[in-house]
Amino acid sequence: MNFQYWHPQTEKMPRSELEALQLQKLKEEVGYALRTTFYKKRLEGAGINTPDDIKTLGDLDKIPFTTKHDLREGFPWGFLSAQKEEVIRLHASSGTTGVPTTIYLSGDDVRRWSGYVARCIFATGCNKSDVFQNMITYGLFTGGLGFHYGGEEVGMMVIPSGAGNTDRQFKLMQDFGTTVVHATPSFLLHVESKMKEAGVKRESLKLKRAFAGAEPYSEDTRKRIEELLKVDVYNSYGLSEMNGPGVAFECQCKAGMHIWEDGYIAEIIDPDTMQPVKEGEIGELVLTILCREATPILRYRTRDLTGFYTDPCPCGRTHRRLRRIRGRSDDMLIINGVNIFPSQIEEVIMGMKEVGNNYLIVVEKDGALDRLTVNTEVRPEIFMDDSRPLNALKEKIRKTLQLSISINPKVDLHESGYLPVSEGKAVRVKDMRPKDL
Ligand code: DLL
Repeated sequence: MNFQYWHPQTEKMPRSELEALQLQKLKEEVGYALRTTFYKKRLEGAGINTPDDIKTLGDLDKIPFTTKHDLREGFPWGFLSAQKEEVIRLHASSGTTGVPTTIYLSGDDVRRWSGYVARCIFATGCNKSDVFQNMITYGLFTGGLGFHYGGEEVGMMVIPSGAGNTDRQFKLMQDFGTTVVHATPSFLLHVESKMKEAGVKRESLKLKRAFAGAEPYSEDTRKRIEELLKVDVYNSYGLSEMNGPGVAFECQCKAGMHIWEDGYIAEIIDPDTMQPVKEGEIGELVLTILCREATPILRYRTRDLTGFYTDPCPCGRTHRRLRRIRGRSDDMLIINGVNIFPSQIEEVIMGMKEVGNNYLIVVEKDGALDRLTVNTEVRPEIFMDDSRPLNALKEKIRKTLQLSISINPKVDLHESGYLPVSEGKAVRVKDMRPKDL
């Protein structure tokens, strides 16, 4: 394979140099943090009064973890380390409690962030001759502007189409010869479902690649999108607290997401003991940003469950690779005492050819017990008058799920287009159980 690198010296930097660079940048970042009201108190409480109190990367341990709760407590200015007039952009995520978390960026912060996103895009084989349709929400959400600036940095023609409106998306693809798209995996599946209805022939499109992220999805979902849309799908990971997209991305080997370690320090901890897991094991990802001056965030507990691959990547990049995110520790469902992640259900159903592109998991109380219903759409060619193949499919899904998650779910099948589609992140679970039980 012909690999291309946006910044070869950095991407293939020997580990010892990379770690020395991380230490230097960590000290800088601690310097910024000491200028914020939140970290001044927090770090001084931990005996860190100047950046020189960090002498080795091991000293990261001395820094307390930061949580989403801390970010909310610090709203609106507690994490700002620059003068307000140095800030040129803010992004925010609203979350469920209503108090947003806000990230401020200086001009240099925006340029650095765009550079990381460009690095990701370039690693997939794109270049300035590509036409890039950014089919994700613009606005406070980081996916829109983050990829927009990254795409421009690569020199691609960027079409800021935003999410939704599949008819318009098809028209743009046809009019301008779009070669690469960015969307949530659920929206890519939705686009595929709508293609036939809109009378769009795949041959009329020039699509080659798709970047998919912002929500968890299984390897089978990737394969499904690749087969149905006939594109190469690259997994893209990021979070608003760490700028947004551009944190970790797959290269052409598609063997895990390189996390850009000159921009982020990644740790994986056991969420119960808060101690590091053994290299390669799954745990909670903790991130420290090394590439932002206006809003330093140190040892942020992402809640995302993943681990590192331990073998080197054939592409020659030295930055470690994260496994596909299994879900968030707060996504876990406890059903009649059994712990399951929605991703385990997705893995089972998306591997079945007859199953359609959308599903919804519903959990309810049935007397004292919990009841799990898996609603899935079926491919349009399956939903026919004859109920026998449908019943057989229902039974197949039920049995396979029972084997894999040790719960006997109810399975409901629906026609393609029946289940609600969200323009942003897909809502895959509806937990209707009373909260006070
Ligand atoms: O979703 C940033 C982003 C935009 C990433 C576009 C990729 C593409 P938030 O809205 O703050 O930011 O949500 C971050 O989404 O902690 C994960 O739980 C989840 N997530 C993001 N990417 C992936 C992925 C953006 N590739 C939260 N796989 C993160 C699984 C993902 N989960």
